[in-house]
Amino acid sequence: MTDTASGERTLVLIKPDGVRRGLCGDVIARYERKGLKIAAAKMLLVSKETAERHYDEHKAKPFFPELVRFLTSSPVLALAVEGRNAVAVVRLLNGATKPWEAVAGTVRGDLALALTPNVVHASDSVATAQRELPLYFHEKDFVSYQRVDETFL
Ligand code: 3AN
Repeated sequence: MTDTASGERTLVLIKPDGVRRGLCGDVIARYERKGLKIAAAKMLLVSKETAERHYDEHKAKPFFPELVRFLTSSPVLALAVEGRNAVAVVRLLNGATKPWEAVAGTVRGDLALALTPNVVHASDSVATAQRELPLYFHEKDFVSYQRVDETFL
C-alpha cells in the first residue's frame, strides 16, 4: 500500500555516504519540517540481490555495477515517508540527481557534489514506490499515528 490515509507513501534511502557523513538527522529534519510523516525506518546493510532488484531499471547501463557496489558498501537508512503528494514532494526536497544541477535548498544542492554518492534515493513515482517499499519493509513495519499539526497539512 502506498496510498494511505495520510496521502502517498514513498521510499527514501539515505545512502552509505549520507549515513557515514552523519547527515541522516539533517535529511529527516527537512521531511519533518515540510509536514511529511516517517511511517517506518530501518538501518540496514543492503544485500547484493536487493541492490540489483532496486536498480533493475539501470541493469543495462555501464554504471550499474558501481551503483550496486556503492549501495552495498556500508549501511543505509531506509525510510517510508508519508503525506500529501509525498512522492513528488520528497523528490523536490532531494533535488536533481546530478548534485551540480541541484538547486540550493535541496538535499543534493546543499550537501552533495558527486553523482553516485548523492546522499539520498527516493522513489520516482507511486508505482515505483509500490515496487521499492517491499524491498526494504514488511507491511507490519509501517506504523500509524497522527502528527499534532495534521490539521494544517
Ligand atoms: P534518482 O536517484 O534521482 O532517482 P536515477 O534513478 O536516474 O536517479 O539514477 C539512480 C542512481 O544512478 C543515481 N542516484 C546516481 O547515483 C546514478 N546515476 C544516474 N545516472 C548516472 C550516470 N549517467 N552515471 C553514473 N551514475 C548515474
